[in-house]
Amino acid sequence: MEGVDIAMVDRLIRTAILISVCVSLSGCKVGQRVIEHLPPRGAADEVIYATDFESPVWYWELGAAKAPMNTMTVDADPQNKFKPFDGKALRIAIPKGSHKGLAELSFYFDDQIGSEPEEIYFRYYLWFGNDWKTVTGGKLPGIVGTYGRAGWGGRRANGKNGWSARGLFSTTTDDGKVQIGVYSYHADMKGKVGSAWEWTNGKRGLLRRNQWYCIEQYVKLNTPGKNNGVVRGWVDGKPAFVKKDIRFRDVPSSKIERVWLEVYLGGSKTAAKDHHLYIDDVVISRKYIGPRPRK
Ligand SMILES: [Ca+2]
Repeated sequence: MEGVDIAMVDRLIRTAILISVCVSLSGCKVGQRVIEHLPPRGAADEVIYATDFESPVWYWELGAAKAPMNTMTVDADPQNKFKPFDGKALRIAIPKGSHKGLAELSFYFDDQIGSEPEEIYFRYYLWFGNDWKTVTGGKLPGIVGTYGRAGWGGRRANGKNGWSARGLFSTTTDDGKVQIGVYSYHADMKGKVGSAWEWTNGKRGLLRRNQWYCIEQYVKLNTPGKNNGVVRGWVDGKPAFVKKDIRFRDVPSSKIERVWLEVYLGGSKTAAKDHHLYIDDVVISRKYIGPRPRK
């Protein structure tokens, strides 16, 4: 019970920050500006959240009072061969000796829109830096319903307590490629660790460094107790993964709580050196989003 209470207090604090930010920005005009310049893809209210990291206080809309540790917005990083996608991107470091890149940052649906969906699309652009050469795998942003209880970090999902479908990255290959996929805690999981579902369709989930990719994830929760939950993945608008027999939950109260914007290395080993990746143009939507037209 103590854990639940702490989680509730944490959410109240985030809500208070969010409200104060909205008041100070006269109705969240930052968000409206960001959404306006997105590519055409249907009614604007399909888009629940978007950021392009051009605002110096982009994190306010996520209820954070200050920039997350190990991050900075950059429009150039020539020492790491980085080239921007569109203006500034968020550079995320996993420093030598650390597991953590981006941590403790989420889009909480209930805080932001007053309800939790049962299906959602999540898109972001991803660039693994020239110095990305991990000797173990790790986690990338993804869609979860952990509720401070279960579905991550060895806290096994039992159908009632929580679930997750986070992104994953593999150990970097000798020729500099990174396999991505989804790492899931679900009600049919065996043991204490989740299932790794690599995106192997057309080898589209095997990414190179020093290149932008449009990464899209979709989760549709199962009918409680049934094996009909769905995860889909796309790379650059092309299908890279689908799984349609997942039992995330046995109870209707377990929904899509948040998009977890986390980057985490490991496993037991910490980073042997500094690693950097970059993200831009994050969108959360009720409908399929797709890549932006190339300029
Ligand atoms: Ca940008």
